[in-house]
Order: sequence, then C-alpha cells, then structure tokens
Amino acid sequence: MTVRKIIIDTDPGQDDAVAILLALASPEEVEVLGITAVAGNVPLPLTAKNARIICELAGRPDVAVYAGCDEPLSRPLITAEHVHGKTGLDGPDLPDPVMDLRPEHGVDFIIETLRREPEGSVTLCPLGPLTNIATAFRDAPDIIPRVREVVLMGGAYFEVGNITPAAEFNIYVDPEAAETVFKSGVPIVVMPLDVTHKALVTRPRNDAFRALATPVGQAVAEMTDFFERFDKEKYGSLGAPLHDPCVIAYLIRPDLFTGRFINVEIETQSSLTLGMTVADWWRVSGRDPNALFIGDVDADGFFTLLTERLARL
Ligand SMILES: [Ca+2]
Repeated sequence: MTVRKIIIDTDPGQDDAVAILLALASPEEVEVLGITAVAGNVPLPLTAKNARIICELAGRPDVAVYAGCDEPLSRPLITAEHVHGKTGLDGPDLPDPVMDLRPEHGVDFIIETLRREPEGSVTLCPLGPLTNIATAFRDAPDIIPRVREVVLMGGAYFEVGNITPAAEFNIYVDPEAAETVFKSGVPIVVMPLDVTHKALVTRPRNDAFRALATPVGQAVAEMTDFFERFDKEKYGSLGAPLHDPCVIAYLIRPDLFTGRFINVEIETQSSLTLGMTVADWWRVSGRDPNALFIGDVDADGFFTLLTERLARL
C-alpha cells in the first residue's frame, strides 16, 4: 500500500479530533499534508484552535493548520454546541495550543497544494460542512481533475437526518457547497449516518481507550464520554456514534466498509428537506452514479484498528 497524501478539512468536534489522531497515528498509510479548519460544529476561531490542540495532544506541533471559511457560501452559520459543548471539544481538560495557525487562508492552501502535488495524488478528507472544498473548486476549477478522491463524512439515506428530520448536519449547514462538490465530477466516497451510526462507542470500547493509560487514550475516553451524554439521550443507543474517524479508517482499511456506487444529489431548495442527500440506493432514478455511498462497517474491526493506532501516540 502506498502512502496516501491527504488534506483534512475539519470542524473539531470530538469525533473530528479522534479522526485527526487516527490519521497522525498512521504514517504508513496516510501523510497529512495539512489541516484546514472550517466553521461548523462551532465557529471558525474555535475549530482552528481545536485542530491545533489535537495536533499538540498527538505530539505533532509541526503539522500545518490553516483557518478557512468562517461562514457557509450563501447562508448564515448554524452550529452544534448542543452536541459538542461550548468549546466544541468539551470533555477533557486540554491546554490552549502554543503552535501558530499558518497565515495563509485554508482555501489557498488547498488550491496551491493540489496544483503543486502530482495529479491524482492528493485525497481530500472533509469532516465538516463542505464550504472550504466548494470554495476551492469554484475559485480554481483546474484543481478538480487533480484530486485523487474526496472521502467525506456527511449525509444519510436510511438514517435520514440528525439536525432536521431530513438532513445530516454537515450537508445541512452548507447545502450549496455540498451540491458543488457532488456535481464536480470528482471521485467521492461518502460516510453517511447509515454507517457512522454503526460505529458506536460502547462502554467496553470506551474502557479500551482509557486502558491505554496515555494522555491520548484518556482524552479520547473523556471526549467520547461527553459526546455520549447527548447521543444516548437522543437515540437511546449503546453509545455515541464516532462519525468522522470512519473517513480515516476507510483510507487505512477500506476492507472494513461496504457500500454502493450510486447517484447522490443534494436538496438545496425545499424548506422542508433542505440539505437532504437524495441517495439512489435502489438505482431507480436512471441518473449517473457519482459517489460510493457506504452502508456498512465491521464495527469491531474499526474499533480494534482505532485503539491499536491511538496506542502509538
Ligand atoms: Ca466534523
């Protein structure tokens, strides 16, 4: 397996944090060229700060972190403090970062990196609203054919929605951005709620993080504990879904996931179903497939991989 060059585009977020840690713990499979923060779970100043807190927790203050867009393309920002807490990273008590934010805009970093690196070598990993990626595609369409793949967390089909009855948070926050990405022609892999709701942090899985007895293991246990309070109340599930790490796990162990290559369109008009991912799972529309839409994960394999990798940090 060759090392994949990736850019993580993120709105941390406890589950984003775990995804970043998994990537930084897996240098044989992924090389993190940089991290771009976007407004989403919490406003941009907090996501840009949280990304650096996590790099420092991983012992990687050398990772380049950039601030990107602070609001969706054409709508006011909607945030999710009710899920992630006031800071976006509620749970563990982590120190403020010492490392600096890079001065360049996150979107410029995405554009310049794709122009500089060999064509087809860079994978984009959006873990939040798609504002940065869509802005880069709109400002510099020449980069679109240079992208190897976009592997993103967002959307839902059978699980329908989590922020409205019809829409998943990342897509709902910036549906026009999502539409731009899904219509771009770039190869896309989607980790929707259908799969992330199967990646649940049960008590034994949380205990396994804590049992690592490292600052990283402790922080991840505390983050997923915090996350769980909300999700258990809402879904009555066995534990909190670990959404974003599915994206990174797919890059490392694609064999853990199964899905269908289908057509996915984004609803941008209806006030009732705004941000819905209209996924043609049953292939009834006749529209051309544009995304590998993941439906299932080997959850035990996923958590074994995650715990093994976090133990390295
Ligand atoms: Ca996220």
